[in-house]
Amino acid sequence: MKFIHAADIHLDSPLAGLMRRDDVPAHVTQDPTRRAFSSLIDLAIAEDVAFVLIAGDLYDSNWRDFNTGLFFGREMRRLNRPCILIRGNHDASSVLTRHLQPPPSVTVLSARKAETLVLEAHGVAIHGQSFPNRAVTEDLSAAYPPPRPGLFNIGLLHTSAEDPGEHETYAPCRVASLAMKGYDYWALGHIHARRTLHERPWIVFPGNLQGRHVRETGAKGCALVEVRNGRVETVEHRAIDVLRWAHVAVDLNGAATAEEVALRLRFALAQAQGAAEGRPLFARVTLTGATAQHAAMLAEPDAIDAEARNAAAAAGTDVFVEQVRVLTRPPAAAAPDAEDQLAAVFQAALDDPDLLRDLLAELRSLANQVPPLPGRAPPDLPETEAALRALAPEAWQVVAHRLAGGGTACD
Ligand SMILES: [Mn+2]
Repeated sequence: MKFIHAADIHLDSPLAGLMRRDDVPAHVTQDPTRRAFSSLIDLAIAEDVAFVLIAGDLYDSNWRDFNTGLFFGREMRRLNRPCILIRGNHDASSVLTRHLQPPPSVTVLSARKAETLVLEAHGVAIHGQSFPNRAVTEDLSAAYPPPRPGLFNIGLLHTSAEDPGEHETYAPCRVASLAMKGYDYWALGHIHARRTLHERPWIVFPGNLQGRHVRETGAKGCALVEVRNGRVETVEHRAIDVLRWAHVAVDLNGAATAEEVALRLRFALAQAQGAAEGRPLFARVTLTGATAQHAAMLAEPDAIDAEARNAAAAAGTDVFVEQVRVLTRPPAAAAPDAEDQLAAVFQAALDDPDLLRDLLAELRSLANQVPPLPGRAPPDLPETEAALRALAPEAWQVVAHRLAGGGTACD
């Protein structure tokens, strides 16, 4: 027997951060939560699951109009299998004022107290309670009934568990308490990132069905669970999202020209799209590193924003830039090269009185040892500090020439 566990579908919620934009075809951003829900139903039919569980927040908030409910009803008739759901903080009974009678295959578990639905044909007992209102602060799972002996027991629960992350704390509970309950599988909802909190018994957040903004990155979908002989055989995450979000960091360190910036953008966006498994990808682009283009990008944010979209279009037909963040820095003041550093040391030596004294003494003794060259005047070696300083620039040129691989100092 197989079943699907989904949560946080937020049907008909809008995509955040994507205003009407010329560079994004309308069909890419149209009804993503509905299309993802339809692919969930496609998967359920293809895998021939026994039933589908929805662990809260099927709806984002009160329906804008009745079309949201009509769409759900159509998909449930197409599923033509039991769907058992609880309401979460977003679609608590008190939040929804519009109603339609669901098809008979759909069971919404009570908001008054925990109840149990037994699917005799599959040997399954499903325990759960809907949120009566948005702010449920107590541990609902504490009042869930004990497991039914001889059946495969599932707990359906909307909760922030022990760690709400960026989500609000609702119906918090201890993972250890859930594990002790005696159920075989806990189908949780509310946390939008996929998490497996425990195995044997399995305690799973499948994550939301479709990322709706740039904080919901990566593959989104549902858990496909296979049960054999009353035990969980496998829990697989299946991606069923219709578009993806990603953070793309582009290192512009050393990028000297606008052309180089565009090249690196295109490369990074093409790579990111490759990881999106054929889905359209929306990228939050963050530019980092020390680059000569830093000032230009800060001066004209519109231009770098457009260049990033341009690079996305060049990288592929299905990759788009949600936003560009410029976190670059100007190039460090040019580091002095080795020769400059040696010249500085050479010059600084003339400021050392001890060294000067030794040097002049040495030159004096040297003057007496150098044999006069035939036909030339004896070498005119510096005898004072001032003479040494006067000679220094020329002397350095000779040394530098030798260091650079030139001929002998006496050329
Ligand atoms: Mn929720």
